[in-house]
Amino acid sequence: MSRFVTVGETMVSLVPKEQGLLRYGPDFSMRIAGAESNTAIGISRLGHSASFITRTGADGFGEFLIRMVRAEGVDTSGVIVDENHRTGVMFKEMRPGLETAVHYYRDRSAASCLCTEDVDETVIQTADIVHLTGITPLLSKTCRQMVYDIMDMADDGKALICFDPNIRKKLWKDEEFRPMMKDLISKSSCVMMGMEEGAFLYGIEDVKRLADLLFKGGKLRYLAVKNGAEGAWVCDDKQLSHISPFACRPVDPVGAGDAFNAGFIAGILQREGLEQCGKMGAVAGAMATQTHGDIEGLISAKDLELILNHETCILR
Ligand code: KDG
Repeated sequence: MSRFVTVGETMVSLVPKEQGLLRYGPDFSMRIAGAESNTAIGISRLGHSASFITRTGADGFGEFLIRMVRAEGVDTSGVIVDENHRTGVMFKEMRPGLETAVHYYRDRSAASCLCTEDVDETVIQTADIVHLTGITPLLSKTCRQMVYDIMDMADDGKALICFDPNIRKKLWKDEEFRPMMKDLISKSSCVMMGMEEGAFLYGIEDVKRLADLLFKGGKLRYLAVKNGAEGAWVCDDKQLSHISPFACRPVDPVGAGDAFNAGFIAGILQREGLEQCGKMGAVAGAMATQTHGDIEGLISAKDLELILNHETCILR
C-alpha cells in the first residue's frame, strides 16, 4: 500500500538536443513526461511510497515508460498494458528566444481509454494522498467519469484529495471545461494551481480573494498558488504566506509545477508546517527547471534537506 497514489497519462517526450524549430529537423532524445508520473517520481525521490496507475500501449514506448517509472521506485502494479491502443507521445520544440512549445500525439492513446474499472478501490481508499490533475478529465469521457469516481472512492477512505487543474489549452478543443474544473476543485482538499490558472478559472488575480472563495466551500485544507519566478503563496484555514522563489538557472519550466506539487505534498506527508511545505515545493520546483527533461531535475530527499538547512556536502 502506498501513501501516495496518482492516476493519469504518462507519455514519451521527444526533447530536441538543441534549440531550434522542428522544421529544421533537430535530433531528439527520448524522455518521460506526464504530470502525474512526474509527481509520483518526485514523491518517490523524496522518500515516500508512491503508486502510479495508467494504461500504456503494448509497444516499446509503453515498456520504456513503465521501466522509467519503476526504476524510480514507484509501484507500477496498477498499470494496464492495452493491446489495442498506442502509447501517447509528445514533442517539445525549443524555440530560440521563446518559451518551449509542446506538441501532442495522444488522441485515442491507451491512457485516454482509462476508465473507473481500471482503478482498484482499495488502493485509493488506503492511500494518505490521492493526486489528480485537470489533464486527465480532458482526455476522454471515460477518463472524466473515472476522475469523479476516484474522488468519491477517496472520500469513502482516509485519503486527502490533491488536485492541480494543470490547464492545457491544447486539450480544451471546442469544449468549455471551466465549470468542470471548478467542480473538481470544490471536491478537493488540497489544491495546487498556477496564479494564471486562478485568474483564468475565477477571474481573480488576488490570492487572498481567491483563498477566501475556495475555502468557503468547507472542503479545502491546503491551497498553493504557484507564480513561477515570483515564488508561491500557500494557505490553510488559518494562514496565508508568501514563499520566496529559490534561486536557480532555469532552462525549461515544463514539469516545474509537478515538482513543486511533489515537494509540497511530501511536506504534508511528513506533517511539516504550512510554510515548510511551501518551501519544499519552491525548492523542488526551482530545481526541476534546470534540466530539459521533466524528471531529471527532481530533487532527492537528501539534497532537499541540505538546501533547506543551508548545508553543503563535500563533492571533491
Ligand atoms: O506538467 C508537465 C507536463 O505538461 C508534461 O509532462 C506533459 O502531462 C503533460 C501534459 O499533458 O501536458
